[in-house]
Amino acid sequence: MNFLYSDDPIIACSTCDHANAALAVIRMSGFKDLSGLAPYFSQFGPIEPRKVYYTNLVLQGQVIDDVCLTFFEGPKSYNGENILELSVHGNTLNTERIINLFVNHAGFRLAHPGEFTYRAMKNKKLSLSQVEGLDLFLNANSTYALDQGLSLLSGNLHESYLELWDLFLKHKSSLELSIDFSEDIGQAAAREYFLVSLENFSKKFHSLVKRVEHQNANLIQPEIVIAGLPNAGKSSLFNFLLRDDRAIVSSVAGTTRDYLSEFLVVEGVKYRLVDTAGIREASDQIEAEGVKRTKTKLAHSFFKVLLINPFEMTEGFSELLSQSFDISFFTHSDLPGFSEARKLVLQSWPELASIGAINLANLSPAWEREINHLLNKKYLKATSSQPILLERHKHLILNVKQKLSTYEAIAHTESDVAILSAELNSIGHCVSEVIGIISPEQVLNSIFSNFCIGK
Ligand SMILES: Nc1nc2c(ncn2[C@@H]2O[C@H](COP(=O)(O)OP(=O)(O)OP(=O)(O)O)[C@@H](O)[C@H]2O)c(=O)[nH]1
Ligand SMILES: [Mg+2]
Repeated sequence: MNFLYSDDPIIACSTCDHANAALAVIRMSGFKDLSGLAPYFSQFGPIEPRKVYYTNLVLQGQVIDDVCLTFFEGPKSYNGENILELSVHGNTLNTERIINLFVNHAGFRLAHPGEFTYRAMKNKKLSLSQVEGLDLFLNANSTYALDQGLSLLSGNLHESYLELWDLFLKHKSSLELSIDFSEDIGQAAAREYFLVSLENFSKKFHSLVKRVEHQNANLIQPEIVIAGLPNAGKSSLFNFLLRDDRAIVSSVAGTTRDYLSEFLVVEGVKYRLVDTAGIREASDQIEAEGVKRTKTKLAHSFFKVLLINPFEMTEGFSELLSQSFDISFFTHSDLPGFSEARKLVLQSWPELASIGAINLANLSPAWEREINHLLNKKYLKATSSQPILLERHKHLILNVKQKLSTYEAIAHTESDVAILSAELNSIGHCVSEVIGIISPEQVLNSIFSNFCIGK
């Protein structure tokens, strides 16, 4: 996607998702004034901004829909441009016909995904982190992500970043001060000012670090991964939790070759539930790839479930156990000989003595409540520290953390301003990227490509 767009008037349906609905909202932006649009509406007297008007949409004398229109006059609009919003009947053929009318007759072109918002950023109506908040809000899978998206959108995090930037600039100027004015104010005073300003910046910065550290799992799209050796009962559990025969279940070890995933909503959070290929020494290349994917999924999952069939233990189990699981169960507890088989397993892995046993052929709701309770507890704990969810921010903040610790070490011993300056500039570059003072095109590309058309 190229962000050096022209400023053409753009149009898109902001609500339709290729499905018929009662209403749809068509949005037009970037037109010079309303006069060019008058021929397409039956009653088009003076239009006041932010008022709703009921009118007919007309093409070549024929009424094609009755609509409500609202005009937002730039710069007092979402993106700073003139915007017209039409609430129309939400049949997709109807919305297509209306859009075509304005494209073919009134000089509009179809908007790119996120282009209305891109213009809002270009016109300084939204900062980059507000745009990211909007993206998070629109694609949220949990109420926490919704709340954080909204908070970003309202500019809370951006304010915090601006405070950080202010402290950074103060510290930078303290370094310049120590070059330019140390003779006037005295070497010791300049040095003290330099160190105090560094401490202030570092303190503020570390309050942000706390919000990104220890987040190995993706909290925006949290995954529950079911793992185990072949024939442990993973696919049986996957199907049970989904109430759907989604995965193939069979007594042939190695039935699931690649991971499968489906959404599962628990206590208002939309998780991705993942069934994986059983971990074992693979007999062919495809199976090896499946096992590799299981390991990757496990490494990034939010909640890990381990199933153990005590009748079918293999060598690979020790490696699997080296992961930390949130919940583990022995399966096949209904089969004769289960107690003996379990005892044998405990001889090799005594740490499994306290885990429960289930019968996947007849699972009880109490067991499901237990897993849901643990899952929800973990999610609430993970979100209580107000983590910053955006990967781009996490990455940049951890990057600055590393640079800052090097800089702090030399700031206390080094007095060569050129060396300090070079380190500080590199920190400044990263911080300004977090804030969005500079935003490389590929960053914009990846953010806006997530947006839907019409936003
Ligand atoms: N009796 C009994 N049978 C079970 C239980 N759990 C799973 N099974 C059966 O064990 C076999 C393997 O179950 P799956 O759910 O396919 O196991 P899996 O872990 O997905 O196996 P792979 O995909 O091969 O790694 C099937 O025949 C299931 O019906 C259980 O608790 N009790
Ligand atoms: Mg399976």
